[in-house]
Amino acid sequence: AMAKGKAVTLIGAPTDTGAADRGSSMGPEALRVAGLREALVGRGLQVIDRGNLNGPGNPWQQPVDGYRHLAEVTEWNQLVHDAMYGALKNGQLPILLGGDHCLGIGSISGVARYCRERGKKLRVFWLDAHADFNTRELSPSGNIHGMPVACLCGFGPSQLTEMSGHKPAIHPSWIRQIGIRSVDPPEKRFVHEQGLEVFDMRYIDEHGMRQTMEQALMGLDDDTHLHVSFDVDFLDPEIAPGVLTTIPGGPSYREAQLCMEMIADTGRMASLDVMELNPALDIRNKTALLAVDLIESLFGKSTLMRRSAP
Ligand code: EXY
Ligand code: MN
Ligand code: MN
Ligand code: MN
Repeated sequence: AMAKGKAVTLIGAPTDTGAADRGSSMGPEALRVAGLREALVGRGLQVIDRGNLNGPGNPWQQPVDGYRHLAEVTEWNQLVHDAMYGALKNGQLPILLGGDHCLGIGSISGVARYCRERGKKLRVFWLDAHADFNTRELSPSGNIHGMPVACLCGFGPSQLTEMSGHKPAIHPSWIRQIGIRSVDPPEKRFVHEQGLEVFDMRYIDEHGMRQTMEQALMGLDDDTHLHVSFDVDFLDPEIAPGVLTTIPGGPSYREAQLCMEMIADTGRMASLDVMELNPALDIRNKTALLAVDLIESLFGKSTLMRRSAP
């Protein structure tokens, strides 16, 4: 089960500089308004909300040399890297409140730096409708929130690929992508070429969420740091409309709950990103409330007491 002694630290990163449109910069506050802190305290956890990081505003420019807002995205990611790394070094379990998913670069770079120093294995769960594996050559948009996985694997501008102090920050074999259903054609070839392990929606349809998660969680051991990068657009837009890049055909409420519960059962989750929530597109904050509900499950909330992981 979850290490009860570890304090959970909330780190807000209110930026949408990596995205095609505005609004995810309001994500951290919407999660607070939805009761994230109270929900975690209700799980018996000690929670430190260290407020929001303070980075540059959104200059709202067209892409330059294939990247939109590279300077601002770099600054935000450096702040996030430092905050995630710092929290882990202090023995805390950091939750990054995004913000758009470009911040996965800084977050996981900080986690990777920590794991490298401690000699820990790292496994990254990427819950998303998208593979986020574009490069400037492949990207249809120049939006860096479509590129974080590629950057972490060493493909991208040096400011972003070298942030962890080691390039690449992570190896493709450390990643498990779940819920994927929108990948650009050239991005698809690159995902295949790099050998990412992708449990796309067809896989989930055919095998069910339980077997999907059993496969994805295979090989975790006592020495593994499990990082979960939860892009809220992972969820079916019928239940989670408050995101910019809705893609139909995502996991249902029950499938998403099972996914989170099976992660909790491992007791290995040691850091978390909650990304791409866009309150400007939400309905009465319901997507934020759903995210909080699912985060409770990630921290071990279940209907009944369970004797052990089934
Ligand atoms: N693949 C598209 C692009 O690169 O522009 C869309 C990316 C959306 C990324 C969202 C956050 O996960
Ligand atoms: Mn994403
Ligand atoms: Mn996405
Ligand atoms: Mn090496």
